[in-house]
Amino acid sequence: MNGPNLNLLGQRQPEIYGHESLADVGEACAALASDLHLTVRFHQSNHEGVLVDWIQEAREQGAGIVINPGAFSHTSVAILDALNAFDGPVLEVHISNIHKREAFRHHSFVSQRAEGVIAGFGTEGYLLALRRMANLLGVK
Ligand code: CA2
Repeated sequence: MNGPNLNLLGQRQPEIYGHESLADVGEACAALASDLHLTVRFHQSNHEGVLVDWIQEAREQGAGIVINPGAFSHTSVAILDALNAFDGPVLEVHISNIHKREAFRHHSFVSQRAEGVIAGFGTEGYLLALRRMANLLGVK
């Protein structure tokens, strides 16, 4: 699950976020998921409430959540509350190393719910999170 502005991946600020598009990341996740015997739904929204709706849907339909909440990481109690109502494992991904950036990016509300956090591994972080998710779910 991807939060605001991540649809712009590959189009701006490649020095921070790399050259890959979000569609490229989604395809790489789908390919790895198939190797790991996982089914992945890959989503992006610029809207906090839409992300909350998807997290609530995952209570019925998802075993685990890998989320890059984007800027909502630093602001959203609503996303934290929704994740707290989800029973499965949650992994948080940031493409950039948020701890090397502005102070307002150093705190994430989501981190207090996440089993693990990956930051600064570029888009490879999504693939590392999927591998960890397969382990946490006990598949493969
Ligand atoms: O490093 C990350 O993955 C972030 O979650 C990305 C968010 C940022 O607010 C977080 O602090 C860290 C921003 C995503 C914006 O993505 C863009 C990609 C290309 C061009 C412009 C924005």
